Amino acid sequence: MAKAATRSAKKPAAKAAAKTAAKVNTKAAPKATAKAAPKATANAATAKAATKATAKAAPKATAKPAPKAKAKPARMPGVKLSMLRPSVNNMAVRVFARAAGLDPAETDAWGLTRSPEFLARNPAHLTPMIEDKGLPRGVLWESCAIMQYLANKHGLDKFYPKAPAKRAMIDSAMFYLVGTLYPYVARATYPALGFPQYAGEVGHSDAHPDKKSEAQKAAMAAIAEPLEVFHSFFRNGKPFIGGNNPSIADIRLAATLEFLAVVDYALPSWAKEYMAAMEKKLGKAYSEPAGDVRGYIAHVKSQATAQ
Ligand SMILES: N[C@@H](CCC(=O)N[C@@H](CS)C(=O)NCC(=O)O)C(=O)O
Repeated sequence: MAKAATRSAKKPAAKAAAKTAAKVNTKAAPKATAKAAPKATANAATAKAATKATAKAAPKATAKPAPKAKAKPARMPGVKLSMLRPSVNNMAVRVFARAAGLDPAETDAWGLTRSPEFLARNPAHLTPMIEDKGLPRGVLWESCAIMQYLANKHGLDKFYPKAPAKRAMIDSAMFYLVGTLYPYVARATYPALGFPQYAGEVGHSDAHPDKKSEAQKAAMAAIAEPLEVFHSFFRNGKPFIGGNNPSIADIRLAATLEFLAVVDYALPSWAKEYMAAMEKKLGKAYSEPAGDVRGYIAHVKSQATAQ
């Protein structure tokens, strides 16, 4: 969403869309299990490596039930997130936080991003924004940077692989999205979404409506090329950019594509299947935040029909 979008888009719509949101995913068990298991193995290995005289003890240690059976699911610390419900930039972080079991405590920043309190913390007045004491300035914005930070901090390699070459592909896909695909999506959809467009663009100017419509159509036509790049280059025959599991780049891409429904963009069949696969794989973690975006789109479309 463009800057100052919160001022021009209509709050009731966001409210209606919001009904489905704010439920959190408390699933942190897999992490606890994963952590506990290597510890047990390490203990067994230590016991095995003990002197021959204590060889008897070794099998005992190995046979000892792994603490994972007893371990309580260790909840990862929650994340404090300021967000706007109709925004796909926000949706990406909201989906990720849920999918990662980060228990997001969400604050609706609708209408507040330009308040003195918000600006004092975040002079860019942008959401999503997380708060974390470990950060040098206490806050962090930019959806991709937030997902990267949280994945690094909590060792969520499944979403953001550590291996440099694999990680580079995820980074490349995200930068390509934010720098190339998203501006086209914004120019194509913001007029219909009722979001203000970026300064310096036709949509933002007082040009004749025909010129604005022409620009919007040109942006819509330009989407096909980067979209195909995500498919043929980044996915490269795999279900997701991340391979068999969605990565943070996949979450960013699927969320972005949600906006295209507002202009009835004819997605290629692979993209429809990809989005369905994302939702199936991530379940409620995806569908809850997506419900807010979809609710907003349904609202603006119904308003347009009524006019
Ligand atoms: N590139 C940024 C875009 C963030 C952005 O444009 N945020 C909009 C909502 S979509 C916002 O918070 N606007 C409120 C404002 O500027 O006051 C990201 O991916 O996080």
